[in-house]
Parts: sequence; C-alpha cells; structure tokens
Amino acid sequence: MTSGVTVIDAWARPPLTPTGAGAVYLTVVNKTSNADRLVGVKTNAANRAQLHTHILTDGIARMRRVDGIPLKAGGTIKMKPGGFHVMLMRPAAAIKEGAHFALTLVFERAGEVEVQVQVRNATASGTGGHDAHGK
Ligand SMILES: [Cu+2]
Repeated sequence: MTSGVTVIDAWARPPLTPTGAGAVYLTVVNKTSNADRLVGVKTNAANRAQLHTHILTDGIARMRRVDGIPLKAGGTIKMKPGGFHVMLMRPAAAIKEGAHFALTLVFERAGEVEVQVQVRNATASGTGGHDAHGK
C-alpha cells in the first residue's frame, strides 16, 4: 500500500525492569502534498501503546501523553529519546534485544501504516548499534 506516508528506522528500547514500560522511536516521512496527523498507535506487543512526548519543567524531563502529532505536507516526525515516542505499557515478555514486532500507526488522512520495530539494547543511543561499544 503506497499511502505516501512511510515509516523508517523504527526501533524499540526494552523495559529496564520486567514490569516497566518500553519505548519505540521512529521517523515518519510524508511524501504527499497534504498535511496529516498521527492520531494513534496499536500493537499486539503490549497491553497498551500511547503517544508520548517529553517536556522540560524546571530542568526536569517529564513524559506526557499527547492526543496527536502534526505532520506537515512533505514533512517528517522524528521520534527519538528525549522527545516524541511511543510508550509501550506492560509490553510482552518477547520484547527483548534482537526481537522484532509489528506496530501500526494511525493517521488522520493516510490511515493505518504498519511497521516492523527492531528491539535494540536498552542502553543503545539509537545510532551506531553494537559497534558503538568498541573504542
Ligand atoms: Cu513515555
């Protein structure tokens, strides 16, 4: 399905504790000439998935749930540590390093876009991967 809205570089951080929440980071690319809006997220890999952002309040980063994330015509949404992310509440035990799972993003205009998410090391920065450990 070529909706004109694609998702690239989707990866997840597994929960730091067995009962904790995981987070997904990805980049949405809008190749259409229409503005859109990311309004929801679905996955079988967690009890619940939510769109979150980080807000700096008095020097302390806090997470807050958002109803939607605007996507400009020809624009991108970059989800990365410290900013927008998909929060996985009570993720499945299978969410561990090296695994993959399916995530569906719901857009107001483009509809549903499914993406495969790669689970990386919890301490990975998001660039570099395993090789970044060596020095
Ligand atoms: Cu969060």
